[in-house]
Amino acid sequence: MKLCRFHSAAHPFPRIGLTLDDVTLLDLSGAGVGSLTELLESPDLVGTLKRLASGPVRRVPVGEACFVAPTEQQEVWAAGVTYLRSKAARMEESEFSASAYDRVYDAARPEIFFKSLGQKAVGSGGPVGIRSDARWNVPEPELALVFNSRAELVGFTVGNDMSSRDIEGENLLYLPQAKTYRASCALGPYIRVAADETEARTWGIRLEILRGGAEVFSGTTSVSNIKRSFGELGGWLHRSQEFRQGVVLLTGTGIVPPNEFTLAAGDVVRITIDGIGTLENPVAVV
Ligand code: DO4
Ligand code: MG
Repeated sequence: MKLCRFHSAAHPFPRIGLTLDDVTLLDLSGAGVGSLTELLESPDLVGTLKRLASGPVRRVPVGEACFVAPTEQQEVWAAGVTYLRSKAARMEESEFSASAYDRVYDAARPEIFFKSLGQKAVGSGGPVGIRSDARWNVPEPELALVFNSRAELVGFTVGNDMSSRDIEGENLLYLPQAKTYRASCALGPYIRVAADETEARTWGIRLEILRGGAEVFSGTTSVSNIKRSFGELGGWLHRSQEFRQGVVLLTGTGIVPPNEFTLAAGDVVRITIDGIGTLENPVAVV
């Protein structure tokens, strides 16, 4: 079962959709569902969705939907250096900060940083940004954990933690500028519900970057390579914190293009996670 937010020619304002087959969206907004956030608070989410799906709902072909990010007022946070590949790439990018990455990979406390407001996240199909003052930009394909306000893990989505490697590499104190700027976070198209960590750890992650329609980079990893459990990451995120609207947590990247690669305007970034779907975004300078 997968949830999304979408609009269509007939309905220009975002609707809440449910798909059981990736072919048809059931328009839950027409069945009285006011917000995705509220739906994720349901004490029996799967039961609620089954009941809604068996009622009289409008059906929309997935091909007619224009997706927006599956977040409303939630904050989006991100964990970092959770894969060996991310630690190694970052240690290469900066002699100055190398020991910080090395230490955080092994430390009890993970790296967790604020990434975006949910309402600023870009959905599948919308342009993701590269900073106009950065020279070395990459996408970071990441599994994202979706929590409700009770800190319950209620779903998974696909995330892109766009990053400016030259800015991060110059000085780790510039991390917020390397990570958080216009259109730096993409999410979607779906939130997969009714799956747990054991299942998610069987999923593969694939990144493809296209330029002029041709592939210029592709790479794969597996969710099972994430060093820390989801309970550990979620536990640290919620320490001395409160997320009244719930929260989304990106879990780090395990795919890093070679050091000579940088994104260009017009590229297309395609991220697929088994069990969820494909998040695809063109790249624009912002
Ligand atoms: O330490 C900087 C950010 C790490 C990150 O975003 C990642 O590993 O995915
Ligand atoms: Mg990242």
